[in-house]
Amino acid sequence: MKALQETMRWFGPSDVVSLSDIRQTGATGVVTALHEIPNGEIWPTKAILERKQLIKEAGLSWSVVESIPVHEDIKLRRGNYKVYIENYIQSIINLAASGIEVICYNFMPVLDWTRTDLNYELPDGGSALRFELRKLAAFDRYILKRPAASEDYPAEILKLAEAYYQKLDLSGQEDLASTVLAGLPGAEEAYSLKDFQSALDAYCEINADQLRENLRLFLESIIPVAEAHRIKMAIHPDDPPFPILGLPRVVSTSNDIASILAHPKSDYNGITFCTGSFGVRKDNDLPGMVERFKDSIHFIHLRSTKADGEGNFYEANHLQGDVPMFEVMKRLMKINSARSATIPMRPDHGHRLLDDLGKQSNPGYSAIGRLKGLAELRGLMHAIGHQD
Ligand code: CS2
Ligand code: MN
Repeated sequence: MKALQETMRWFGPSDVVSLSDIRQTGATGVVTALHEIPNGEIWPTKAILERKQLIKEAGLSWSVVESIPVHEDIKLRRGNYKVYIENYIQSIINLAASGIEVICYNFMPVLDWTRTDLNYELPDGGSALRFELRKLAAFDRYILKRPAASEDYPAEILKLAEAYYQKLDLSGQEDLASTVLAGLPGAEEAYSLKDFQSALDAYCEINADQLRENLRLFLESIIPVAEAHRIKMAIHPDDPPFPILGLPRVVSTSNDIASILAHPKSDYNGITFCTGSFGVRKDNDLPGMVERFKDSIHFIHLRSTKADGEGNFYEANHLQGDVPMFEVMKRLMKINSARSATIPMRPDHGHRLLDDLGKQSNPGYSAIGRLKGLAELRGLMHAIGHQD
């Protein structure tokens, strides 16, 4: 069976992990975005082509755009959303004209992925990203002071949150707030506490049905253009895949994905299959989801999480944790083999290991930790590829 294309995320020229570092991992593709362009503005063709050339000169190719962020006004369908959709469409056209074929994006309200600990120490001395419900509840109730916070967590978690918060000194409180508010990754939008509260308030009248409808209307506008220009749109699931901070979530489950892919139905309306995001929910049967959405998977993120059944999880080694990586990989390689184009994948996050521990890379995007993840996934692909 045919191997997936190996890619690595790169945050642009200011990333401490350079293109030549990426080249040494053995990846052939780069996944990146023009992070310097403010959210909502058009990506100019010239800037796209310059970035593409830089990647080419490093001996790599620009495989996927991750991401063009979707402006909050589009998610809320208010304010300047019409202009932002027009701009989004123009960026799609400019990327297509520059030879890009896949765009990853998400539709998570306010924040991209959320963690409560960016340096969770593992027994082996490396560090991982972690999500703990009691810490989110402590932030929500005592730092953000969201009025409905006490209704949104089980009583047991609220008790743990209170005990945790009581032990936090001022700098501990600041750390927790900046971890949750970092607006990762790419930090296109990092919030102050006050701005964050107003960003949340904007959703007070938007429930999941409304958000789903806003996503559908956005897709009705952009997918025909993507189709005409042969750009595959690949929506990334929510991370974590359940509602947080009172915000609605509509890209978390198998049925969420089915409903997104149904309107509009198009080969260009597809998904980023992120095992780390989907895998946090027990009711997401990952091998089954690969089968169910096999024609719509345009990009793949591979990582595994380990949950404790109480709403907490950390990012495990790529071949360990709760994701049945062997089963998932076998099915992904099967669908990949049936296609003429090769599907790009990347290790999504890695631990901080060895020299990573002394470097300020983007959280989750260390060089050595991801290199290890990629190497393990490559080994798995190699073994599966040689089975028959
Ligand atoms: C990424 C996502 O770092 C990550 O977890 O997989 O943040 C992803 O880049 C975005 O959600 C895609 O828009
Ligand atoms: Mn992902």
